[in-house]
Formats: sequence, structure tokens, C-alpha cells
Amino acid sequence: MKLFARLKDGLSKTRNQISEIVEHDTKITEEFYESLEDALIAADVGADITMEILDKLRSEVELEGITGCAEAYETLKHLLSLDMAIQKEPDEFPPKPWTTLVIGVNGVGKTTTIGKLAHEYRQRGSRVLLSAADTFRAGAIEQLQLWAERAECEIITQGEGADAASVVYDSMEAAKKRGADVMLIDTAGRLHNKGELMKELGKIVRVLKKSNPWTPNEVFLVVDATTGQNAIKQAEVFNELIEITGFIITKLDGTSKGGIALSLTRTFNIPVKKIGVGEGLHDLQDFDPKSYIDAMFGDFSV
Ligand SMILES: Nc1nc2c(ncn2[C@@H]2O[C@H](COP(=O)(O)OP(=O)(O)OP(=O)(O)O)[C@@H](O)[C@H]2O)c(=O)[nH]1
Ligand SMILES: [Mg+2]
Repeated sequence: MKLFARLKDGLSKTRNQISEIVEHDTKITEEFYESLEDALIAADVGADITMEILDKLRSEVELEGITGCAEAYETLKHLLSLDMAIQKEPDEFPPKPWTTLVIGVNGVGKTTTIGKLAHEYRQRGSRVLLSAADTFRAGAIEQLQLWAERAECEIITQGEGADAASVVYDSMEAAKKRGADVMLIDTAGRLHNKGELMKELGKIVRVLKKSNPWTPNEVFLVVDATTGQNAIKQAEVFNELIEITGFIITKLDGTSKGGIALSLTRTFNIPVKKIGVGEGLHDLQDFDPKSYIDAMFGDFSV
């Protein structure tokens, strides 16, 4: 929870306003609903979804005969976390390596997240191989190499400017030969409206499937929490090209806006798998809807 401190701080104004009302457990008024609306919008939940959720809350309040703000607030939080609790487990026993493709626009934290994921798998004793398929940006390969050293795992590279799909092919061959349990593929950051680079992703997937039809087992779209509602557009375009299996939301340590998690899961019915809360090897957490909502909107029940 400590890592959520910034997220909490950022929302403190609206939280204070709400906690005041909730602590006094006053009767539910229009003003109370307005405060909730402010808080949700401030947290970047998005206007449409905010309205939907508040409508749902109003019905629930009526249905359950809830009269006090405190109970209504807990009900809201429950509704929010239910919305984010999407269970989509991938196939159970696919052949090795378990292959994860990491995609997203420039600078969102793809490479850093791969380093953190590699570390997590290593801690569990898996043999991990990184595939340096960002051959586009200068320095990208060296950056991933550094993460491979930190996480103590293997890496397959070609030179800058090499064909990304060919790096992925090499990596898959190496992973199979060496018996790697997990393969994590770093890709170049691409604007979702840049045709050529988007095509390259399609090619990477074709190469993977040829070599192992089960793959990619996971496709993670990395989203920067500070981006705001533009993340929805990004997800839309990437998801049209490759089926995203999970979101990873980064930079939650530097923003007061965590609501994008809610917007994304509701819009696409795809789960958030992990959250990034810092730049270090250990700054990746599993996404737990309830503690996430508590961190964002406060846990006044204790
Ligand atoms: N505060 C914070 N910074 C992060 C987090 N994740 C990544 N960063 C920082 O964001 C910057 C970009 O991270 P990269 O991992 O290089 O992002 P990328 O998506 O691989 O970037 P490109 O390959 O250039 O598209 C770096 O300075 C990271 O340290 C996070 O969870 N919190
Ligand atoms: Mg990168």
C-alpha cells in the first residue's frame, strides 16, 4: 500500500471532501453524488463510465434501502472493484516457452516492465529469455541487455536496424533449443497511427505462430497512467491488430490518476495484469481490484 502513497496524495482533495461526508455518515444527498462524480472524474475514470457507475449506485442504494453515505460509499467501491475483476486465464498447458509479447506507444515503460517481469519469473525459478525485437530505436538493445543482466536472464539480439520478426524467430529457436520456460519480447514503441511499424507487429505474430501456434500466449499492452483517456484510443487500435490479453499500467507512482484502469477494463473487458509503481526491478505489482480501489478512493471503513 505504501507504493500507492502518491496516488492517494493526488486525490486527497476529493478524498477529504468525501471522507468528511462519509465519516459523519450523513444522509445521502445530491451533493454527495456530486462529490463522487468529482472524485471519479478527477481520478480519470472518464465521463461516460462515471455516469454509468453512479446510475448503478443510485439503483443499488434504492434497491438495498441504503440511507447513509458511508454504506453508499462502500457500495460504490464494491461496484468499482467488481468491474475490474475480470478473470481470463490463458490456456493451461501450452508447450514451452510461455511467450509474452509486450507492445505499446513510445516511452510507456515496455522495456522496464520486461525487466521487472523477467525478475519475477526468475524469482520463481523459471528460465527466462528476452527477445530484443526493438531494433528501431537507437540504444534499445543495450537498454534491454542491461535489464537482462539485472534480472539475470538470457537475451537474444541482432544489430540495430535488423528485421524485428527475424530477431523473434531466432529467439524462439534459441528458447526451444535451450528449454527456456518463458520468453519475453520487447518491441519498438510505435504510434498507433504509424502504418509500417504496426505492420511489423503483424509480421512478428505470424513468425511466432509458425514456430509455435500457441504463441503469443500473452499480449500485454503497456499503458502510461498519466496519459489519460487517450489510452483508450491506443488500446482500440492495437487490439484491432492483435488480440490484447492484458493491460499493464505503469507510472502509477507519479500520478493521481488511476482511473484509467477502470476505463480500460470496462471498455474492452480485458484485465489489468500488473501495475508499475517505480523504475526499479521490484516495482511491479499484481493488480488487485480491491486494494487498487482502496488506494484510489480511500478505505474509510477502518
Ligand atoms: N516512475 C516510473 N517510471 C517508469 C515506470 N515504468 C517505466 N518508467 C520510466 O519510463 C521511462 C521509459 O521507460 P522504457 O521502459 O524505456 O519505455 P519503453 O516503452 O520501452 O520506451 P520505447 O522503447 O522508447 O518506446 C524510463 O525512464 C523508465 O524508467 C514506472 O512504473 N514508474
Ligand atoms: Mg523500449
